[in-house]
Amino acid sequence: MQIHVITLFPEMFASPLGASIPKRAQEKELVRIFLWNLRDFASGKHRVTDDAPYGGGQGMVMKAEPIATAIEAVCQPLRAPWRVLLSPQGHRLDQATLVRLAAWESLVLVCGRYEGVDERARAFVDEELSIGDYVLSGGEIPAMVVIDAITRLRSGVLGNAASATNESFTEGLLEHPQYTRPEEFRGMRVPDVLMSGDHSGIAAWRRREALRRTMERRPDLLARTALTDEDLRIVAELRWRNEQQE
Ligand code: 4F9
Repeated sequence: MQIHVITLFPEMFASPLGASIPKRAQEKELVRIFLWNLRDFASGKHRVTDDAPYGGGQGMVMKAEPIATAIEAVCQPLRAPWRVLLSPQGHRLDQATLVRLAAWESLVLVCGRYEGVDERARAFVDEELSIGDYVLSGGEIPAMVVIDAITRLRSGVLGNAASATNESFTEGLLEHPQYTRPEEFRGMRVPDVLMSGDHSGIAAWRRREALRRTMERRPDLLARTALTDEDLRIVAELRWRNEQQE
């Protein structure tokens, strides 16, 4: 897969892409990342990429022309690229969207800056995505979020396709609690069941704890997740226990 990034700050990408899974995926040529400096596509001696907003107001707006020129130039040699603008106005990114993006052979990520992008630049992308409801200084970190998540999906670190769909967000539940050595840390013990060697007991405990955690912390996720009859029984029991405590 090829991922092209159009940004005013290509240097921001060096260290996140030079470590861990993104590094390995690039070495194995599972993912190739191309960084394009938006300024190189701006016209005129000064290569201006932003200007004051029509109608007045604070700050600067990214000009449509350099963005359109960059997208067209980058896409020209690509077969059926999918073009994404990262901005706070986009639909909210989730794991299902990442799985969909990871299926493209070429992805083009356009990083906006916080003050805004000329509305007419939007005609040159296929989709606009936000990573959440907070204001950042630009779309660069959101683009890195997309790259990191897609790289994991494509890099085989998950071992097989099944483990990818087994992960918490695609399955719709938070992860169960995890422990590693030692058995006791500052008076806190590892639950006995995890040391019992009883594999079905361990699986049942993990499912119950995942359901408990999701109920407590992310009821919105629980409401959207397909639960088995046994899950529903456990959820009902956990709710009943909570009511007894109140
Ligand atoms: C982009 C925030 C995507 C969240 C871009 C300022 C942004 C953002 N998700 N904030 N520029």
